[in-house]
Amino acid sequence: MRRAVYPGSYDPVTNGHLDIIERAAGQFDEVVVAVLINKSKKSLFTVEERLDMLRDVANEWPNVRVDSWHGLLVDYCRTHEIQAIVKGLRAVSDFDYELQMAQMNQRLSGVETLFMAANPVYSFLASSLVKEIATYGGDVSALVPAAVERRIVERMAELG
Ligand code: COD
Repeated sequence: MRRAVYPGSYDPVTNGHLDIIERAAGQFDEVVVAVLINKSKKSLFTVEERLDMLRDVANEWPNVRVDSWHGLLVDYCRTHEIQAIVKGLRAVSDFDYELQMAQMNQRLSGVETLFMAANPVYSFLASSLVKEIATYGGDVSALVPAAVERRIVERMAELG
């Protein structure tokens, strides 16, 4: 079975992430979308909330599962017999950071990283920008799935 992991923070999942998930699901027998837990990074949503949103939006692909992991990505791959890491590349800035991680992960475990070029329609899109726009009351409906937009609006109202 050809299995891949698509790791990220997903705080929250955006239409750009979804585009990569859909395309990866077409390339592998199984794709695990993994929320990597980084306790030092301040997040808008808890890990459970991020997983819920991902489950909600990824359930249309039968070969996509959602999971979380605290630790090295290569250890997740080893534990779950995953042969490939999928990453989305939006710009050269992503490439600089991702290339170094891909080489380190290859060196640590032999696991390969496969890069997918972002759909140009979403190459400007990042969770951090979605959060910034929503913080100031901007409209994010074209950037995230409707269910995610609702959660963002609720969270912003809670935060005042
Ligand atoms: N279009 C296409 N791809 C996109 C888009 C978009 N609009 N937005 C984001 N992406 C891609 C990103 O490039 C990334 O590949 C993925 O989607 C997830 O994005 P984010 O922003 O949710 O997540 P990041 O970039 O914060 O995630 C970083 C990781 C958690 C994947 C990384 O830090 C990691 O692998 N950590 C594990 C710990 C570890 O093993 N460390 C050692 C590394 S050598």
